[in-house]
Amino acid sequence: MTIDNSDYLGNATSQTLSRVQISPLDNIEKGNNITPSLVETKIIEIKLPSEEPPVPKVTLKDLTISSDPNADKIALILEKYGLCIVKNFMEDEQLEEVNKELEPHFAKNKDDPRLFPKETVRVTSTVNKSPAVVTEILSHPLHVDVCQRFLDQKNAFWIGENINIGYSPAIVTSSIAFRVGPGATGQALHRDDMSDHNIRQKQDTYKYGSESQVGISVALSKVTKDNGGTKFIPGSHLWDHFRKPHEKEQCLYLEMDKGDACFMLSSIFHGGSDNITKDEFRTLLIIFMCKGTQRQKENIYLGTPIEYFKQFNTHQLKLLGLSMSEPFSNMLELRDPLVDLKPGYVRKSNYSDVGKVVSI
Ligand SMILES: O=C(O)CCC(=O)C(=O)O
Ligand SMILES: [Fe+2]
Repeated sequence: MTIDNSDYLGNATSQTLSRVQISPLDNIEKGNNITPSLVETKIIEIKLPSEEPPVPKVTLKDLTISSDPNADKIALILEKYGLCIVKNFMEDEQLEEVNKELEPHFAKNKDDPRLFPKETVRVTSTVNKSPAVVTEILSHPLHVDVCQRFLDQKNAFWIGENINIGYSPAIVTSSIAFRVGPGATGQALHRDDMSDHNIRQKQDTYKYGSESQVGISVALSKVTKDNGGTKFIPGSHLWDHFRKPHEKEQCLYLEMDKGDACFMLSSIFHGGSDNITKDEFRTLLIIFMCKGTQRQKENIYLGTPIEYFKQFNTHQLKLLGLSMSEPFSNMLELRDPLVDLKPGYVRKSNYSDVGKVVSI
């Protein structure tokens, strides 16, 4: 099969593909650095960015908030380094509740033949399997506050004589729990915002609005470098799209006690690392939130009975994406879906504020 560049040149992708030359593999000498399993592998030439400022010399301590966490402190660290650890994010009792609800799913998924690597068991879409994930983590005030800052959107637009304001809050995009077993090999460094085709421009200081997802990774067990703690490159959220990550020279390894959490911008280079222990399992839950105008990674609606969702309050349902993104997105029969989920819920319009324009 031949693929020529024109197959890819949609509006959104042309920004990166103008810097990429794709040629069929057959024309080029075979052998070096090609993943053999990919039938469609092509030789790709990329114009790499020339200027590459050094990775900041920081330690995990510089990225950690040990007491009195608040969204201001977390956002400051995220802006600079792309990742921030919050000690004691969860109380023991909440953590046990989450672990108790996820345990049967881990047990059930143990023999899934699709597991890669085979030592890592995943429980996908935990928000519709464990109510405690929703009540204790997804809607944790600190989580909501941080995600709002990076992902919420408010826009003003003309409709006839009026300027209208529409508000689109952040919603969950994925919520996967991982149990990484002894001997599991690590992941390649990657940016999770690839699923949104988010094209990064080099930034000297962080630009709000450029993020497509924000993650929180909660330690459901102790996390150490040896048991596979996530490797990441501090500051790489500020890099040009095609700056190449180098694992050995640039990575730090996440270490957390049970109950700690780590906020992570989706534009940071990261990946699970090797679990070199003989008998330690690293269990963590990673929730990603996205903009309310984006497409969610996991479909949490199909197959989930509507009764499951009715147990949550309006605020939690909004975080689950079961409300509207103003204007006019995610309607059910021209209504906000919350009307069907919460009897008595009234939404007056599809956009929140209307302003009369008196001068420009
Ligand atoms: O296992 C980890 O620490 C990270 C997992 C991850 O980055 C991913 O699956 O995208
Ligand atoms: Fe990832």
